[in-house]
Amino acid sequence: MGIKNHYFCSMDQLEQETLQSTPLSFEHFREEVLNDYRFACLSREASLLGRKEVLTGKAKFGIFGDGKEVPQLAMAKFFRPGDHYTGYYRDQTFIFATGEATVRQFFAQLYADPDPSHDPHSAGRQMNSHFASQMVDHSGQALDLVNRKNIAAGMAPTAGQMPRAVGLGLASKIFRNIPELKSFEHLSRNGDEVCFATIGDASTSEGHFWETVNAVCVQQLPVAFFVWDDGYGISVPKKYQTTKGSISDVLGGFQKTDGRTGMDIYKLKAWDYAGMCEILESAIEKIRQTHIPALFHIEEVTQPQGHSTSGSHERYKTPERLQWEREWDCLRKMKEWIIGNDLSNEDELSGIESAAKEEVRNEKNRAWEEFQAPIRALISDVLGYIERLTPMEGLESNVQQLLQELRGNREPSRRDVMKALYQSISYSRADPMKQDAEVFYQELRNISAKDFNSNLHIESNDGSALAVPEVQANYSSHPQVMNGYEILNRYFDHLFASNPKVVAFGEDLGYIGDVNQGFAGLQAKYGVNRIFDTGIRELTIMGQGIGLAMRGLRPIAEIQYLDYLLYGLQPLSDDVATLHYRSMGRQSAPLIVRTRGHRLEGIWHSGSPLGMIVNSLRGLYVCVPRNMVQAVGMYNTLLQANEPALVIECLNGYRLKEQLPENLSEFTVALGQPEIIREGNDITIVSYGSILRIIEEAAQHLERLGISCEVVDVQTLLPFDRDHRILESLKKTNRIVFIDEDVPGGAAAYMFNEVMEKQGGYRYLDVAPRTVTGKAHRPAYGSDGDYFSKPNTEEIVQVIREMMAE
Ligand SMILES: Cc1ncc(C[n+]2csc(CCOP(=O)(O)OP(=O)(O)O)c2C)c(N)n1
Ligand SMILES: [Mg+2]
Repeated sequence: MGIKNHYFCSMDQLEQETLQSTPLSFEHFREEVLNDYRFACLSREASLLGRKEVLTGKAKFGIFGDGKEVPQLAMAKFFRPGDHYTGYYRDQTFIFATGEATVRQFFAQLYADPDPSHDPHSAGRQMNSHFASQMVDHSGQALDLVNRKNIAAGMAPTAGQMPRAVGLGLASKIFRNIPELKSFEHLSRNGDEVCFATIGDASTSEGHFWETVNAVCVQQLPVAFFVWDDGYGISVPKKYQTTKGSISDVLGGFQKTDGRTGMDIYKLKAWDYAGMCEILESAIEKIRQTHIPALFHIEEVTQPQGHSTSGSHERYKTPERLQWEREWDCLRKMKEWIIGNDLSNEDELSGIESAAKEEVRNEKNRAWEEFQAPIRALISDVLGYIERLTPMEGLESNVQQLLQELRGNREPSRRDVMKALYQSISYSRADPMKQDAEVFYQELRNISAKDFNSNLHIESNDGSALAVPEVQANYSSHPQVMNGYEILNRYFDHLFASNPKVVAFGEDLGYIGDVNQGFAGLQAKYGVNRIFDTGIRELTIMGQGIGLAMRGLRPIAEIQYLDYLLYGLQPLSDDVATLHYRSMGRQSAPLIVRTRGHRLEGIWHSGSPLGMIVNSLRGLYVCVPRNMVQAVGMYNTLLQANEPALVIECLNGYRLKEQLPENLSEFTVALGQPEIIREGNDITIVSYGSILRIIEEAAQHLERLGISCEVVDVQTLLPFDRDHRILESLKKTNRIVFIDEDVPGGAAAYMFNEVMEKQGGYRYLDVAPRTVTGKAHRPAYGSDGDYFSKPNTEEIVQVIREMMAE
């Protein structure tokens, strides 16, 4: 009997079969069980020691997987190379068992060790148990994901890991269904990959969970949901979290029935090692083959040390509950099961337990040593510099004190060292020693910038959107003139013909080809697997895009109107924007979010909340093309790179006439390069998007009054004017106004700051710089509502006349 089949059997069957089977297979089985027990003990010990490290001050915060070891070992058995995992901070045991993290790495992350060879998952950037496997190379190109166990970078917002499960699962379906993708053998094996998604019982209260379950079930995606039900979300018990107090009961309507969409629902007990292994083997295989999702409600989970190091569970659990948790601890039950089934004895298991203790202690100590060694080396260098400084009169004792503190610091951090060095330098007389120390201090800051501030974006030239060469749009002598939407439509047609990895989806995007017809006719041509409709669910449309992008595809995920981006902003901000940074470049999601906005009419159809967007999406590029040709150039640029971006088309631009470039699929718009769309000498107007047309009207009016405006279209807000072209304009005009349709203090203030502070624009001003923005309230409906809510031509003319008169 093969080992795999053991999980199908009850213990009675197992005993009977093992009697008849070869001793070798029994021995194999025994070894596997004992190896699992060893992992369970290692993981438990890591939790116990981890908590101590925090309580004794060596680490800041700890959150651990004690009580959840056994179900995670069962789950890990069926997680194959090629599969994807998206889970949360409780899953250290699973990650250890899959071989994707070591105990030493676990402690390195707990200490926030910034060395990626110590904490490869996040280089100390993430709290403990936020794991990430290497999924891309330095250029953001997906690696051979089918031969890897893929761990999507962990995140702390509860249920934040859910939306991307939709895309991680959907990719399997897409790879299975699209013949042109069969050749990408490093990304998928016929769509056989399962996405394992874990979540705590209380976090299922989040809308993210419900929307994800629905999206996965509607599309029938190979996702295995695991709910670790320990009855609490920090201190708040299940009865306040979940209707009926049971997530599987309340999800009963999702149960798959013949001929209808749905998922399989299983209830399992966290302490029942054999039962879980038995069910999971066939259940995961079924998901793999059929793409029917499943929910595994793991009940009777305990939490021996409480929620985290921030509190103690004695404050909110009754003595009875605490007693129950001790009795039903999954490790204890697993041990009883092993002994009860004569797979081992007390002695052997105690041996495993003490060996695990010893191993974890040693690994923890090694991790601490590796973390501290460079800091200690740094201190010895820094002490040398400080000792050579000559303090200014009256400040000798201050420097002495800094020296003493640094020498006596038993658990020093880089921060302590930098503070002591900087303060000592500033207290010292100007001499060559001080200069040396200043140079050294600067070097340390540069190193720290690599350690703590790098990798927000892809940093190598290949893969970076900023390195894509600019190719001008070419026009024939008699260019064809078309509506903006027709230009986009023709572009998407070329794109889908030439790049099989691109898929596009959103509300009304498939059958009718989006509300503005950018995709009109293309679903019929390229198929429902590549261009398709989604439910109204912006959050998981984003998650769908994230997961697909992480699996090596090039999704264009549409948000129907910019005003509804808010529904999808959380995963963009928390997940996409931080992904490359928080995994120290191990992962990226080159998702293109397409939307349309700025100016139509009404509170929810003319939004332009670019201040909110640029401030929440650092880590993405934010493109604000003034017309559809510019939008196409930006799509071309982005698709040559491996980075995420948001492209906001002008909602009122689809029916405006534009000239069709000859090289529609080749020309690019360089990101961060403003374009001067009107030359002038008296004032620089900096803006973007739809309002440029109103500005043009104002500029024509002003020209009649003898005022010459230079109009700059910034084209992208992130990045912003990389070569300081606006400054060059300002040097000429000495007057500047920033105009947009956002609220006061929004993106106009952002642009103001960029030009005044970063570019040093204040040096070239003859009059006070100004901003002209929308009102603080949402724009009222109708033409008059628009006129009195958004900047209008007359207001712009008035402000500029005032500036000219100053
Ligand atoms: C969006 C969000 N809200 C609140 C928190 C704070 N928080 C962290 S864990 C947690 C409880 C989660 O409980 P559960 O999902 O049952 O997981 P468990 O920790 O019990 O395994 C809360 C409220 C958070 N991280 N994110
Ligand atoms: Mg819980």
